[in-house]
Amino acid sequence: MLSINKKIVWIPKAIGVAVVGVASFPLTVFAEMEPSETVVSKLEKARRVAEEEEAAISSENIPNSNRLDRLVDVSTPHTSEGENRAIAARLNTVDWEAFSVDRGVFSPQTLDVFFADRPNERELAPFPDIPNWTFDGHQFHIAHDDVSVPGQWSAARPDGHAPIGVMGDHTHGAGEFMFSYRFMDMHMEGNRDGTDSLSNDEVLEQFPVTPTQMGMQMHMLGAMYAPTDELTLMLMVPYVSMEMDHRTRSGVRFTTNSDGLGDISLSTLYKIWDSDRQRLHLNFGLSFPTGSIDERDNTPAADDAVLPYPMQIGSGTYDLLPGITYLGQSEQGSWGAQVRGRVRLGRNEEDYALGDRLEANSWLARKWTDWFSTSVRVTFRTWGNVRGEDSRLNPMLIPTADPDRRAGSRFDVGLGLNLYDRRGFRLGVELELPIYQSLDGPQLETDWTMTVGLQASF
Ligand SMILES: [Cu+2]
Repeated sequence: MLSINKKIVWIPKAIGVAVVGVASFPLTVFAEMEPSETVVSKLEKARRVAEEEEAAISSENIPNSNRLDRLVDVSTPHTSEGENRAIAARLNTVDWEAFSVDRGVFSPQTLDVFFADRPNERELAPFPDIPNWTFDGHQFHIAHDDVSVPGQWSAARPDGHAPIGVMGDHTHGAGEFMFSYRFMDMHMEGNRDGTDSLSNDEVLEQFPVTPTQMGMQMHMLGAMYAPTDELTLMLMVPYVSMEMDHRTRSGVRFTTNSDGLGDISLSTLYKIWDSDRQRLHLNFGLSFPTGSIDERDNTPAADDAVLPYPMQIGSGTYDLLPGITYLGQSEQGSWGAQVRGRVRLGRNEEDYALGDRLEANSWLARKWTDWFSTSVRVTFRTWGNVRGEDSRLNPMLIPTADPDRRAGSRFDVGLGLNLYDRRGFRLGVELELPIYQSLDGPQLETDWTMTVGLQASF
C-alpha cells in the first residue's frame, strides 16, 4: 500500500454525496491518515458537491482490470523515465469501481491528492483522462504534456514552456500533440537611420514619400506532434495583416493595406541532450513561399501599385530555419537560450530575396505557483538587406522600396507571464520593448511587440 511515512492522503470524490452526507468528507483511503476538517473547508465541500453532480453524468466510463493496491508501487521513488511511464500506465488501469466498493463512496471521475507536508495544496484532476502520472517519493506529478521525472526537465509547469514569443522552444514526449494559437501585434512609428531618429521632414528631404507608421498583426496557428521522445514535428501557419501610413512632400497622407496567408513552415525539433533538468535540441525547418509577394494597393502615385518590401506578406523564397535551443529548470524557475536563423534559398519569382535573419534569445522565468510564472527575455535580432531587386518598385520614391535600406539589428527586452492548467492548457502573454536598434535607414523603427498565445497539449 501507499507508504504511510510519505504521508500521502488520497481523498476520493463521492458520487453519493447526498446519501452519505457532506459531513462525512473527506473519506480517506487510510483511516489513520484522515486529514482534519480544516483541510477541506466548507466552501471546498460545497464546490465539490457541484462537481459531483457534473461528474456523475459521465461516470460510466470506468477503467477496469487492476486493483487499487497496484498503487503500492508509486510510493517508491523511481529514477528512470521508463519506470515512471510504466507506473503512469498502471495508475490509469486501477480498478476504481472496486475501490469504490471497498470504501463505500468514490467517484472515478476525479481524484484528489493531499500532501501532508503541504495540506493547503490540493491536487485535483479529472480521472481517467490524465495520461501521465509520476511520483518521486515526495509528491505526485500530474503531467499532461510531459512526464515529470525527478531530476529531469518537465513541461508540466507554468514555466515549462518559454515565453510565448519564442518559437520552437520545446520538444514533446512520444505520442503527444499540441495545438497553439498566437496573436502578435507589432507597432512601428517614426524613422531612424543608424541609431538616430529622423523626423518625417528629414526623410522627405531625401525622398518624395515617407512611411510614418506601420502596424502588423499576425495570427499564427501551430501544431506539434512527437513521434518519439527525441523528435518533434512542428507546423506553423501564419495569417498576416499590415497597414502603413505615409506622408508626401506636398503634405498628402495616405495608407496602404495588405493581408493574407503568410509563409507556412514545417520544422523538426530533435532533442540531443536531456539530463540534470536540462535539455538541448536542434531546430531545423523549412519555410514555404505560400505568402503573396504581389500585394497591391492604391497610392497617390498610381492605382493598384505593387507595395514595397515590408508590406508584402511572404518572402517568395524557400527559407531554411536552423537553430539550437537550450532549456534548464530548477524548483523555483527555468531559463533557456535559443539561436535561430532564417536563410533564404535563392531568389523569388521577382528576382530578389529578403535579407537573412538571425535571432538570439535568452530568458529567465520565475515560477510563483503551480499555475503562474513570469519571465524576462532579452532578444538580439539582426537582418540583412534585400538581395537583388523587385523591378516593379521605384527605390527613389520611398525608402521602403530601396533594397539597401532594409537591414538592421535590435535588442529587445520581453516581459511575459504564463498561466498553466494541468489538464494541458496554457496562456502566455509577452510584451517586447526595444532597448537598442540600429537600422539601415531611413527605416521605420519598432516601438513594441505584443504576443498573446494559447496552447493545448494532448
Ligand atoms: Cu508544443
